[in-house]
Amino acid sequence: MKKLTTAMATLAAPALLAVSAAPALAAHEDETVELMTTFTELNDSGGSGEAWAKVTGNEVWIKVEVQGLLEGAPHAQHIHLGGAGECPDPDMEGSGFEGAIRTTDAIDSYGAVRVSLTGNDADTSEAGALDVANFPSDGTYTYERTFEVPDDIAQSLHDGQGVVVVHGVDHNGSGEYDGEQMSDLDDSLPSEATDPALCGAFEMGQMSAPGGGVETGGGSTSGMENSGMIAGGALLLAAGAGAFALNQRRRTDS
Ligand SMILES: [Cu+2]
Repeated sequence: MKKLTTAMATLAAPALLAVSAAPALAAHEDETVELMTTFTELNDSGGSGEAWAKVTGNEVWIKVEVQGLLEGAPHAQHIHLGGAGECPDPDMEGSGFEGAIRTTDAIDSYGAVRVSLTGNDADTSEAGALDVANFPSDGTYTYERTFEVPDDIAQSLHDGQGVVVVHGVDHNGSGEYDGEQMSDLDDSLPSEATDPALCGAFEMGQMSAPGGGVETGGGSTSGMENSGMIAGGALLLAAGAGAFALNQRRRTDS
């Protein structure tokens, strides 16, 4: 077994080089990128959470975990694109309630809504941006869905772009969306219903960024990045083992 392990290790090394060189040549549609982000709290929403995505061609799998937002009120959630690909400074002065950041205040940072993270098989395009009936309506929730996106959005996600924004903030602590100010996105809704509560700019998982090296133990990264590395390692080992088996067979045959 020790011999086998050593053989696999030596075989895995050239495989690693091949994988590192692959992105320049491989067809875009066959590539998978893994993205993740930890949310920044905006507008003192009280929320926190994380999001993960896996994009293969035009297919997007996404998971969003949120804690601590207003209970019993819909939370619109989107992938925004086309801005600087980042979240606004939580301390920025906005045009909302007592300086709150309204959605359009930070559009230069995170861009416009391109994907609506709806449930119930509802429309995931920007047309569903305020589809309140099909967004999570708890303060703490886990959302998961797989769907297709148009080419330009897929390309942006493959490039590691995309900012996840979760909306809905109870500025005045009334326990519901209310207040004098109306939303900058839909003037039939209170601004509280659409003001951003959480924001996270997607970052590429390590699997998609060869050259970063494999870090073991004591790291502060967790979740997708690590599982991506583990999956990548397993794949390389499997490839190595396959090559080893072939070599063995050839050797036995001759
Ligand atoms: Cu949004």
